[in-house]
Amino acid sequence: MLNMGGPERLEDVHDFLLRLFLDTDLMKLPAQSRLAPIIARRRAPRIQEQYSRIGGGSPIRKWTALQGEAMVQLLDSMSPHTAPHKYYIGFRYVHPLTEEAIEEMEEDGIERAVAFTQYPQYSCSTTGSSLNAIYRYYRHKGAKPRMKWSIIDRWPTHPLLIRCFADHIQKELALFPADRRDDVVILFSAHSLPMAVVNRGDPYPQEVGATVQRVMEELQYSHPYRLVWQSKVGPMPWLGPPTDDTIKGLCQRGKRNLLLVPIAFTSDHIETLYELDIEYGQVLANECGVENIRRAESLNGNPLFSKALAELVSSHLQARRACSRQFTLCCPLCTNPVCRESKAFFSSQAP
Ligand code: GF9
Ligand code: FES
Repeated sequence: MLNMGGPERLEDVHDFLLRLFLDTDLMKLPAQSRLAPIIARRRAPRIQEQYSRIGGGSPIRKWTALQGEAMVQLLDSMSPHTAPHKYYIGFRYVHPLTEEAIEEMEEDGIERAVAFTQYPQYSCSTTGSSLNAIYRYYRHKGAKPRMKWSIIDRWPTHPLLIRCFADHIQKELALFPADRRDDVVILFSAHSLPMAVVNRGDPYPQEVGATVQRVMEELQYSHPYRLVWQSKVGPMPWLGPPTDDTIKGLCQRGKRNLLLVPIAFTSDHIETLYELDIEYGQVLANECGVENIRRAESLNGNPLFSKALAELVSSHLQARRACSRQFTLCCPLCTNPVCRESKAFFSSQAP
């Protein structure tokens, strides 16, 4: 189960940031190995402060473990001929690291491995980075994997994923005052991307759009909605419209009942608990005179979400494909040689 992971304790924030700024698949910095420690050290205090306001750490490991447990239990009964199933967590920036998970799997004598991204929508900066890390692990070791690998690289429109999002939206809509419910604007908020990433042809914006469209279809387009983008950092241009400007702009135009829906991350993390709930839901909303602002719950411990994960794996195992067709195509303007190599590596792992 691949994801970026988050610092569980305030002491872990620095190393989390260091690994993030060292990630050459996420960003290219001049003299990165010297610059990354400087940036990580400079940013750590502010990020620690944010984590301390959400209970001292990221809950992502707890949610992933709960989802993994439920998923393998379901899988053993759904797909007895591939049982027993076991889940491993592979985080990109905190323990258990992707490399540590692979090591443990090789030691456990696993025969068949599925690299299952926990990001529903594919970006080279998220799923791509995690898959490149697996490829790099074997390249660095100079050895072929002992287990057969395949990947679940994206699942932006899986019917149970869509059902879960729609359920959480309906549950939250019901909590608006009855006389305002019809006036609510649904704001789907996804992590933004630098325009440089969008413009090289990253598939993420389109795939997030696909998720949003299916969710609204499931809701029979009951409310007006927009897809907006959060969490930009630094001076370079990012994909917009930004979530905060959108909230402000809608309030100024008299739309003061808003429902925020985190659509690109399935578990709670700093971007929901701090950015959406505290920065936007409390501080910003007060400033711009919101009437009601709520956030749809993340999929977290929803049993239907674990069912979605189990179904994804079980139909993946049945399909006997190494990866999706879409995964085999590099971004039209990709300049990272590792992408090509890692795509060749996974495509050749015929299950
Ligand atoms: C992302 C999800 C989707 C560092 C800027 C100082 C860069 C970046 C991302 C995308 C996370 C979660 C997307 C950078 C440079 N990216 N974040 N790209 N992150 N931060 O290229 Cl669900
Ligand atoms: Fe997308 Fe390399 S950046 S394939």
